[in-house]
Amino acid sequence: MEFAGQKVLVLGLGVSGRSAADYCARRGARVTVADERPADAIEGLDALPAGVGIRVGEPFPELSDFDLVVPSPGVPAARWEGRARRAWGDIELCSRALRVPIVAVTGTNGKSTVVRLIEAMAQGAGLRARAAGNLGIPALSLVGEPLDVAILEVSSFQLESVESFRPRVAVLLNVTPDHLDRHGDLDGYVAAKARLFARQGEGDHAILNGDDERVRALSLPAGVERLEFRKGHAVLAGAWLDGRTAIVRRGGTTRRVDLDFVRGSLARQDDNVLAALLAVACLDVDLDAAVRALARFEGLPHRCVEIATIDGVRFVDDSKATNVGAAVRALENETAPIVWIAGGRHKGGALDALATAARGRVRRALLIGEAAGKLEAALGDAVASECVGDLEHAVERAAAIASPGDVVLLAPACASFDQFENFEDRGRQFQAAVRARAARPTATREGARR
Ligand code: UMA
Repeated sequence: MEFAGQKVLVLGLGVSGRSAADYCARRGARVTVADERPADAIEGLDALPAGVGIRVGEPFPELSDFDLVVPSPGVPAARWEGRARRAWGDIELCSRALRVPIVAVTGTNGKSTVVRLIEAMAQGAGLRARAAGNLGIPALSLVGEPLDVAILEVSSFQLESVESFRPRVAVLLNVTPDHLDRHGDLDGYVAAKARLFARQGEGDHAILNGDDERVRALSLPAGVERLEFRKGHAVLAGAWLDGRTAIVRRGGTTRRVDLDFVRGSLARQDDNVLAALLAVACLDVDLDAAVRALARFEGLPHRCVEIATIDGVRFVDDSKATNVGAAVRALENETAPIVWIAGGRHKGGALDALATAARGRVRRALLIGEAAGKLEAALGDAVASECVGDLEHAVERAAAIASPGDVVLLAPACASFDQFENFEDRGRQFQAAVRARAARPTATREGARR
């Protein structure tokens, strides 16, 4: 798109909106930025390029007065669809500007890990690869960088505002209920995710989770290479597990990749590893070199990370389990008896899957935050549970009731915003509480256990 002289309205002034305003203004557009929060609640207003119009602390202006509206991901489509002459989010703008293939990853859980894994493996195989998008680095920051491939983490929110976005490789990891307040119901959420593939065609690749019924049911545009990953079953085209060996089969070629060396929390994420291997295989790089990079990858913070073992009890931080699907997965991945810390702000949707996953695995659930009562009701008699208020009390109580060989697992199944700034803050506070406990003399800890 030619920006010079165009009237552009950026909706929302967070990470994404600031980068979009900067991007359009530098290309000669007449940019206005609008945010409904007051100026003193918004960061970075001073850093906007000269000449950018600022409308904050008031309702959005009339959208049809602008040639282009750039909605931030947090601004729902209902606010701009059918009212803007053209609405393109930052993913659309980025994909129009990039001249290199894009690998795009979406899904309810595991996106950031897979994006970072693909980035590491592509770099290991000698490509200039960089990751951006929903993981917190604005997609537009990639434009103009010396790159061979761009790896984008794309959320369902961002997929609402794409039009011609056509990733060379598109990965859909899984779909479990999340963001239902925004998408209405699960069908609406799945439909948003499916937009990832809508513009793909001949020469493109789609990587789908074959173990996820809803994902497997999706149809793809003609000409797209369909690859599936499955943990338990062989597939005609795609990847699966044979013991600890990943089998990657594409275009008549089969490769075996030994996964015994995979480290840290990644060792419990075989499906994510399979998806990333397939994505890298689609880039036609030296897979052996890529796999060597996989061996060095340790996983991301606050995703099933072991913090400490105190008196024989492991403490695991999965603060990123902000929805039911992620928490279920964390519970199912544990083999030891679990003292489970959950709760926070309920994001809507059913909680019954938690009771099913917890039954027989969880010794006791310690519930915190706004959703504690709701969770207690949902768990019913599936597991013993108690409401303990906040995270600090939860850690103390967990340490007091856990036996050697148990795991204390923070997997909240909820958003963090009732008691924390974000999931990272929640994870850091959990880690601090665990480390403080580990630092106490054994006798003091034992006193507390009695
Ligand atoms: N705003 C309004 N009116 C509205 C809605 C928002 O004025 O109706 C304003 C807010 O006052 C605020 C700004 O818009 O100042 C915030 O915009 P935003 O929520 O889009 O936040 P950004 O900082 O731009 O971050 C966004 C993504 N946020 C969301 O999707 C909610 C970030 O994903 C992403 O990292 C970033 O762009 C860079 O691409 C976060 C996220 O929670 C981490 N994503 C969800 C998830 O992963 O589950 C989808």
